[in-house]
Amino acid sequence: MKSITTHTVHESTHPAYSVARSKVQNVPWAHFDLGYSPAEFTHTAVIANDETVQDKGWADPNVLTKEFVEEKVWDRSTYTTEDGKLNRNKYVMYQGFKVPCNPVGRTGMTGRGLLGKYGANFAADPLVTRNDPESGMLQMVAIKRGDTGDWAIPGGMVDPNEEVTVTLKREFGEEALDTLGGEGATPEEKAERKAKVDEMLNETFKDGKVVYRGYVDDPRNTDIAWMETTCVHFHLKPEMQLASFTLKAGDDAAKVAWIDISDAEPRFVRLYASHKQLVMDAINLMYAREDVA
Ligand code: RP5
Repeated sequence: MKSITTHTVHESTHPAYSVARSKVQNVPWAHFDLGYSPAEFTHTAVIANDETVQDKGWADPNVLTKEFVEEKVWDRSTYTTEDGKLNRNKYVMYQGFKVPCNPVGRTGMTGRGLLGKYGANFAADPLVTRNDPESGMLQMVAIKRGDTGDWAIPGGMVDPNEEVTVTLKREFGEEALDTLGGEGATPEEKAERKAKVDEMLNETFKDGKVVYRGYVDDPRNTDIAWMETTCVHFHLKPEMQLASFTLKAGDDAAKVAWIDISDAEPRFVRLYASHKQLVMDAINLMYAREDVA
């Protein structure tokens, strides 16, 4: 799939963002936007998780130092350049330092919003599809996000030092199969269910196709912190256990369902962030592969 080179985040709102975005006249940094003055917002959850203050903190320091910016921030990777390195000529000033800027352009907001890292914040999106056993319609597993209420691919953030393949299984398990739940069950019953689900996920998630790696038009993005994802597509054959396994929403997901991949399905039409585009590209790639075969 082609990289995402435009966004709509500057026009978006997020329920947890108590500050409105400033007006953006021109998204690309290469075009002038006279008087552009992004609103500043870093969520209290990010501030409270400053890793230099909090033992298990998952966020970068709130107060930047020259060392942190030079040794950590600029050393980070991105999927948006060919060599995976941040381009030092693309920066904005923040707290008096040059920091990497959003690869697509202005968002109307600086600070990190709800994102922990300056620069790219990495996610993984497992796109699971099947043909509905009854109607034959192409369907995908989607969750209703607890934060925004949007339907989405059941993706999640890649934990530090975690392989993307592990994130894909973990997030799908937690959000669509409730591997963390099991209310009322004994620890043995929970462990038994988890082992069964893990085995099924290992089997199902063996042979995925990477459909996209790059920037996501996520409503949390700011000028200095943004989401990038790896989306992997798994199309289930009818005989695969997961194709008929009962889905159960867990963790950050309020609901989970098989939804039709169709413009007649409003949950599909309004998928979160860039997810509709990811699904369309995955399906086109799948059909192209089948044509070749
Ligand atoms: C999106 O945010 C990604 O595509 C992924 O689906 C998701 C990860 O964030 P959380 O679901 O963990 O909030 O940009």
